[in-house]
Amino acid sequence: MTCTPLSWTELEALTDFQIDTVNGPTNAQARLRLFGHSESDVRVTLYRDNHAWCPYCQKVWLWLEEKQVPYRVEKVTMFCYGEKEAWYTRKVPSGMLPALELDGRLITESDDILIALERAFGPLGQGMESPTVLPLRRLERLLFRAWCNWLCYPALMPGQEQRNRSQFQEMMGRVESALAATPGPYFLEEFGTADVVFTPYVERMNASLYYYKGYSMRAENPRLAAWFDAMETRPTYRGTQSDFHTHAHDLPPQMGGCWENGEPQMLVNKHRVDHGPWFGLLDVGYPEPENSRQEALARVLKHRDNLIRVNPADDALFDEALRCALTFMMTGQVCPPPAGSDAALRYLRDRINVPRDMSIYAAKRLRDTLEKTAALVGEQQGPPIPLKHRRDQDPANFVRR
Ligand SMILES: N[C@@H](CCC(=O)N[C@@H](CS)C(=O)NCC(=O)O)C(=O)O
Repeated sequence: MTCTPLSWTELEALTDFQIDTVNGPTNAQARLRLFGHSESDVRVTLYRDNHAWCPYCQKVWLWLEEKQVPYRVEKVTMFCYGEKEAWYTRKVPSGMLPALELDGRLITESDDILIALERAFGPLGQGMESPTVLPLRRLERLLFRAWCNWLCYPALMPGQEQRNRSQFQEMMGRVESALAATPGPYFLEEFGTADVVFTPYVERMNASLYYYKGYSMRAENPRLAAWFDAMETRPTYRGTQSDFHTHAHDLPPQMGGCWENGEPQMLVNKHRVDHGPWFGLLDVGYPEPENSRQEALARVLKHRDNLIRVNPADDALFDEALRCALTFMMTGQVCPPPAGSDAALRYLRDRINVPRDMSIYAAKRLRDTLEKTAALVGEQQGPPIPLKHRRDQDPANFVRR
């Protein structure tokens, strides 16, 4: 059965999704977080990236959310997405993120930021400099280096790829032992700083090794899988969590390149992350919330003018195609988009960024909808995602007009 697409007004009536960005659950859209406090209690400003992607920002973000310290957020453009704001380089000449102001004092370097926050607000479980956390912080850096060596350099010598993989797995074995040393799922008896420190890169490793190496970190390491499951019980982590697609395509410009090993499993994984199905990927372990479609719709409605304007296709063509996709997502009615709109729909499919735009399941719903709708009219892909920069995601295009 086919249908005509709903109008924007009709679509608006199909979602009542909203969150309280200030006092509600952890979210990437917030400019102010109060956790029930009043604005006069705010002592902290976090300078973070517009894309909610920077791993060092995620570390500080998660810590503040866990401790429920009231804070303001100022968003800054990362170099590879667009032009760095001049007000920020006047404050932090290197332009590096994160930075944080605590009672008016500027602090850079995520570790120093966490140490300063601990002094002001108390540690999160065992603190950064505690004798139990220090060796875990060192282990995190060792795992990080083994990951970079495997992912970010081409294997030029025979056997190099295998050696890099073995070195990473050996380090992963040490992480498994560290996790096994306490009875619960976390690195220490109680959730705390050590878990926050591991989170950003373990999430990026899980995504990138799946996509570029055919290695499923979460499937192959049971203690790590239990740790991920435990992290995902925390609304704080869920609010900061990204997906495989976002990481696989945001990492190359940041890391100076990610190298595919071309193995059969890698090719299968890459195809799945890029073309679906997105449900069932091990970027998330908890079940889909009931309102993921409503969330995806609300987020598209909020930015629809900019989404249509930046899309390479003709505005009227993409407007109709997008309404066809959203009609299908909300009603289940198959709604063929106009001929020639397949590449435009896939352009958007490839540029949904988690958690910046929406949460992980809302993004899966929307990618799935856009792909299924595009497939009704053709196989044409959108322009490829650039590898050396992500100016296709320049936040300047999404400043509300
Ligand atoms: N050692 C620093 C590293 C921070 C860092 O590398 N930040 C990157 C983003 S992940 C950055 O700001 N790069 C500049 C840019 O991309 O604009 C820390 O721990 O805070």
